[in-house]
Amino acid sequence: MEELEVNIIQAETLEALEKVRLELFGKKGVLAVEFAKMKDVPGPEKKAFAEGLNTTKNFLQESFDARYELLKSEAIDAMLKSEAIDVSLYGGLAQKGALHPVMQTMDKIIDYFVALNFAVQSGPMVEDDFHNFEALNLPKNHPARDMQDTFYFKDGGLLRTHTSPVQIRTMMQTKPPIRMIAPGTVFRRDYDITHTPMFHQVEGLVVDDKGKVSFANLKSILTDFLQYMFGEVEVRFRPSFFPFTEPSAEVDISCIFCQGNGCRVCSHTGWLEVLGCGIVDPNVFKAVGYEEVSGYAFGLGVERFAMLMHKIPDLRSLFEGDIRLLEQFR
Ligand code: 2NM
Repeated sequence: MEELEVNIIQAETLEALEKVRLELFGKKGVLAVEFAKMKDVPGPEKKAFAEGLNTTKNFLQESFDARYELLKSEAIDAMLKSEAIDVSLYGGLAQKGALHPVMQTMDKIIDYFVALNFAVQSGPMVEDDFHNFEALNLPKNHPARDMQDTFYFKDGGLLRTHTSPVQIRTMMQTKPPIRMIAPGTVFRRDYDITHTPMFHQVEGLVVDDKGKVSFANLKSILTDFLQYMFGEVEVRFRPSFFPFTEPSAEVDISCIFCQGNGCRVCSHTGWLEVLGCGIVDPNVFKAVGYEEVSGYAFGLGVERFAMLMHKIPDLRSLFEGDIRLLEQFR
């Protein structure tokens, strides 16, 4: 039976060897068949028969084990060779993006006000009617509360339409004086060439004892801020209306595309509107429990600032996620 070793030695692969193993050592293998003959061997010869068979079995087993180790190590060598990775191989440069221009613009705005000692505050994007509208002197049936402008949840919650609720929360949590900005994401049901349903604002608020805060203070800080952002531009304040400020103004800069001479971007007016601002309405202070104070506030849209500063013609390019836009802002 030792001649069966040939089958082991001739197995060239682990799979072939496994077949041999079953043929020799399996439940119905050659050895099992031989051992089964034990019962027919006459008593006195049984011992010698068994010993002979066991010697053969051990011989084949050792031969098998040796062959198995050899084929196994050959298989591992082959695998290591085929799966080897040349880490020195050149893989080309990874594409690099940049901080999004909207966030770069936001950072530049924040830097200005931080340098002037404004604290940076934030609050929830999911708000309630009181913080987003009621406390800001927007009465119950004001058109800005319309379903058409605001994303409402079934439970009456809403996505904030401006960052002003952060000012309300800050005032209700801290005593005056207040000197803060609220940069953040806001949401309105508006979607066309110049509006996206999600955009970013920076709003500012200064509150101090009655008489300490004036419209002149507001004009001077915003004029300086706009010249820091846009360079040597002219700045003008136009009377306007907001529910939360009185008096209110909209702020224009001289058109940076035509230096105020008139072009398509500024609708041939020579001016670009960039800010809203005003003296905080007493009703707002009443809502947060402030007495004997005065304050000014302002607000701006970051996307519009980014577009004007970088002369980006189409708002949509800010939201397409195309790395070719970001590559230009590294
Ligand atoms: C603007 C324009 C004018 C504003 C008012 C307040 C608050 F909370 F103090 F009443 N926060 N922001 C404000 C005022 C915002 O954005 C165009």
